[in-house]
Amino acid sequence: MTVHLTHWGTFEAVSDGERLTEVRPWRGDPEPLPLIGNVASAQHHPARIAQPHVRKGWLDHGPGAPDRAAKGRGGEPFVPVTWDTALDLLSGELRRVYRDYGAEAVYGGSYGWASAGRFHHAQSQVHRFLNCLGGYVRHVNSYSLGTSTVLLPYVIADVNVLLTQATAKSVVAGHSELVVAFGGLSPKNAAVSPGGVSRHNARGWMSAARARGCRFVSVSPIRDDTPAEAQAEWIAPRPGTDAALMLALAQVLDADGLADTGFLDRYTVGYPRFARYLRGDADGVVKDPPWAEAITGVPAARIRELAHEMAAARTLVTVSWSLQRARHGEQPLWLGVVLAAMLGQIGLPGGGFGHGYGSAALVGEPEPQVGLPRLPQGRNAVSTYIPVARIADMLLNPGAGYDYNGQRLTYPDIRLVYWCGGNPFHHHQDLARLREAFTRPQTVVVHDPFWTATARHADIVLPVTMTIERDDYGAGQNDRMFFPMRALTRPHGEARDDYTIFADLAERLGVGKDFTEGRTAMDWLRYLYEQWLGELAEQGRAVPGFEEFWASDGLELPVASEPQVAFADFRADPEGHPLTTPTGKIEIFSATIDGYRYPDCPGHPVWREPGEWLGSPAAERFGLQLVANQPRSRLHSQLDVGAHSQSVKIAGREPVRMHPSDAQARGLRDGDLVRIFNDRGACLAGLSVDGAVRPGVIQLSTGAWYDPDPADPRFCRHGNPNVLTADLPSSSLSQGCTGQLALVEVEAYRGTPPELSVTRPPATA
Ligand code: PGD
Repeated sequence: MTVHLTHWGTFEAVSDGERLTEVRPWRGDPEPLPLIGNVASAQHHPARIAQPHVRKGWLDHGPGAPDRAAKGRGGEPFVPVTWDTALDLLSGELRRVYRDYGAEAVYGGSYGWASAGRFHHAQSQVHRFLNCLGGYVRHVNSYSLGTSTVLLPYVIADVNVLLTQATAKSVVAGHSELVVAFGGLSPKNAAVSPGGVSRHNARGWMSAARARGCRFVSVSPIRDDTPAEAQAEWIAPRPGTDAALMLALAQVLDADGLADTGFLDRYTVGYPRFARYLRGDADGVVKDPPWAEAITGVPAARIRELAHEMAAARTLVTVSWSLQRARHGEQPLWLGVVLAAMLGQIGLPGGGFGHGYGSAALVGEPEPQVGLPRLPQGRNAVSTYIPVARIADMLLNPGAGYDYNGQRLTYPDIRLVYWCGGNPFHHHQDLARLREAFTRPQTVVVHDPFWTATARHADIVLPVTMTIERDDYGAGQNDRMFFPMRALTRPHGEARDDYTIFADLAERLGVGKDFTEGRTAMDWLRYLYEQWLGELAEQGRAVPGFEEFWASDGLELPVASEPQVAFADFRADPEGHPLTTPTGKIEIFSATIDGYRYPDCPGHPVWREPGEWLGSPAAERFGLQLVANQPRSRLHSQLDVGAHSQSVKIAGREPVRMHPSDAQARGLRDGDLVRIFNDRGACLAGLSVDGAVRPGVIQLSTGAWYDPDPADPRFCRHGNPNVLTADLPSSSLSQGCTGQLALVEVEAYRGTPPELSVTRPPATA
């Protein structure tokens, strides 16, 4: 049995050199996931790419003018070619674009989670390669945390502090009396972490807390966003209205004299100004529970009681990452901090504020005391960047100006897009618009193991290995196990590692030595490990030599002896350990944000109606709120063809959950094939009637591979919710992704169900 790491867990496997013949969870994992079953079943699936391909129109006519690309990209057949042909064509094209347009014309942002593994980390590889050529336009922030990353440094701390130094789950289990979880504490999300997870602990800490008498309140439109172990009270506001609920909780604390004024005076700035807004001094509207009931649908009496319960107990306020992935996503996040500050428990064990206990495994884990080996990416000579979710805007509007985080930026004119380790036709919103945007560049290059929708929209497609087909090592963020990941099988077909591909291209482009420094992949693994070992030795820490590590089943990294309590230092000594915010304190009012004068994100948290919610005029035509959340049966779109992911499909389509009353009103039954639609697009899905979703809400997870109807790319035959979501930013401040919510309507699908094509390879010429 050989140990192997994925973003969603660790497994042990036996292989016959070609495929995995046995897979079982790593013996150290107390809560293993069935997702590990996707790996072996996907490896040799027909949707795997076996050799390099070039789009026929690109091969025949060269880099495309927009009109030719519009017809061809995503529609034309591919021509299988040899590696030599593909690499010759691609190196020639890179040479041409860098020569004629410069590095500012290359988008190498390449967002995506790719796979576990430190060395073969796809984004590190592509960035290092493009830096050798002179650089590339990059992205900043992530689809996961685009809004938090920008907002939180103004309000309390860098987002990474909130993630990696969050109060330990063991401390919450041992001290909290009440956990109020806005966005829930989803065990499916808390089971994954960038880079990997060893010992899952998405449920155990809640059982322990509950056994001690801690109460959980889960605020979410979906009941099972918090697991049964928490025995949580379920409060289900209208999606997108959490900020109104939180304001009313704050108003009760303020009006009933429950706010901790001592804490507010010593550790925060701006409360008086915010309080005036709560009291209605600014706009004549008191943000009290009856006001919030009208917006959220949550009874005013329960809001009032909950505020009193929060003030009377050791309370942790936690906000999920999903809440900020929406229009005005800054507001509930900021209000989570404000509520915790008003309760005065920030810095106390089991109290205060948390961000993402139900969003990723890393939150609340003890922070390892050492870093990890890392491939240097070199220096990017291009300073231009975009906030990651502005990709379609950038491609569609070269030269246009836009606001971001206090700056006025300009979109570059991109001629070549290089994607390695991500799936924008999974992760971006309004896919028909993205498809239009993808007609603009002259050339699109994609490396992926699979024929994802992104690969199908490329001109040059290069097949890469899965982690089980190459040597690497890896550890998850904030995870204490560091695993060797020895290759378990030989590569599928002619797939090559990203590193090998870039090394060949670099050689052809005259920068081979810069890229490889004369090392093979195995040389790099050894070299980076030994460098790391040397750094640790200087800190007086000993780890085994490379050979011993490589032959082992993993290395336990040192963590602090005491589990952490977030912001305990700041609480103990706010002058000696100030925050990194502009004032060194928690900013309930931010003079800096206020100074930007963004109408969609003023200087303190507020309620702003999103364009699409159950209270907006659009709901008259599209009466259901779609929650497009993270899937349970796979990570994002990864290995959607795998056995576990396929096992949950209904009639071969992604399952959509709907409340029984909504199904009845539409004459729909469990198992029906349905069409979900709005003005942006439509998709098919298989109906699951389920009382775990709030009336008025449907839940369709992301990640079903986009399978556009050839006659209408706005229609996905498989169930990708991003044909329905809007390509709008959270605000001008953070320009974060807002894929979480959209208004839609649902009807029975009539007629013969169209066949899926995305699980087969595309047509070849
Ligand atoms: P993945 O499916 O993980 O999605 O978006 P992301 O693009 O990260 O894509 C990774 C791709 O990398 C896969 O195609 C995989 O096959 C490929 N890959 C794996 N290993 C390798 C490798 O070694 N080399 C190469 N070249 N490729 C590899 C995720 C994004 O989606 C995220 S993080 C979030 S949080 C967003 N969430 C939502 C949401 O909540 N709602 C909506 N509507 N949309 C979202 N999109 C975002």
